[in-house]
Amino acid sequence: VTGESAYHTYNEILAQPKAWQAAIDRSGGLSLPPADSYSQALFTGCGSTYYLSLAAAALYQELTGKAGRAIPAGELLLNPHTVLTGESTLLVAISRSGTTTETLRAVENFKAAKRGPVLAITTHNSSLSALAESSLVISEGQEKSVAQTRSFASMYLAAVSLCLLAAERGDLLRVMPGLPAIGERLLQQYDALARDIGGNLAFERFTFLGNAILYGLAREASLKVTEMTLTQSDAFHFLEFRHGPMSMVDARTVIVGMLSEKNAAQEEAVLNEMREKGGTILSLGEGGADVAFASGMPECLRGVLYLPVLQMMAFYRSLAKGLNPDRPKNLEAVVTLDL
Ligand code: F1P
Repeated sequence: VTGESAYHTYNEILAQPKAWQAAIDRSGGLSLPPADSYSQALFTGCGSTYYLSLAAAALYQELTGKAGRAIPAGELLLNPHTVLTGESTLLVAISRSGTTTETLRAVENFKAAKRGPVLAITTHNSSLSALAESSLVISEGQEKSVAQTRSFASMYLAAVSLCLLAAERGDLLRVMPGLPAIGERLLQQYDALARDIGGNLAFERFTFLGNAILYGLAREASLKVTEMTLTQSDAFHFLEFRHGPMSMVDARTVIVGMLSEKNAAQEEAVLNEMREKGGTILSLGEGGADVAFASGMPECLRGVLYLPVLQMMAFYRSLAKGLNPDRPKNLEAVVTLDL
């Protein structure tokens, strides 16, 4: 097997705390529209950046008490009436490339209809940032790999900063700079665990469980497994998993529990039940988990910490299957359509 460092994906996952640092430094300067100029915030993107939108929308609403929603850009383009009301809306468009056709078209239509202000979070100065009133361009998050890793984490931190600014939580903004060093530590501390589980081809399915903000991140972690390793993978809210999908749990299933602090008891109950059904459990959380952050960070800032070990696990599984994680089958880095 070629050494890991021969792959862009590996190097980008490992180097991502530097991109986190850049996102944190850059985002403090974002200028937001006045809070009374919109009644809801709508986050949108495609694939990975839609899952980022799901996490950001939950965080936005939790922090500001104002409505926060997420929608795939393709859906905002085709069915805007399912999320837009007569009220003014802040649209936060998220795109690594800034050139995904659905995202651009959806933003153009939103602007033409004068629905409200538009912000962009991206890694390139390109079409999307040109469309937005103001943008966060995290160029350090740029990557060569097709599956989003450091780009996702750095754009996610920019979205977290945006939510903190909207909620006027300078106290939380001030502790964010401590996150990159914790990310570095986790990548070292849990590399062997990521390699053990990622490298074990006895496992045939991966299910990721997460509540609230962590549901969007569970969807993203599941997509990494699908994109990099051509493996069936899915994601659910913890309690939802009992309502049918748990029928599939067996010895070939890995259940990844992205534990919160707030609902740990309910979440751990689900993991214990799945362990009894023969599933292999991998838990992540601040403490009392297989991957324990011991971050000392407020809970609403811990989301990014769940990503590195799970990205690396997908990377190692890709190598174990003899695949090239830099070039996932059937995928291109950007989806451009003739709409
Ligand atoms: C988003 C996207 C994802 C896909 C993959 C490549 O593009 O196409 O949908 O999962 O990660 O990127 P972008 O609009 O974020 O550039």
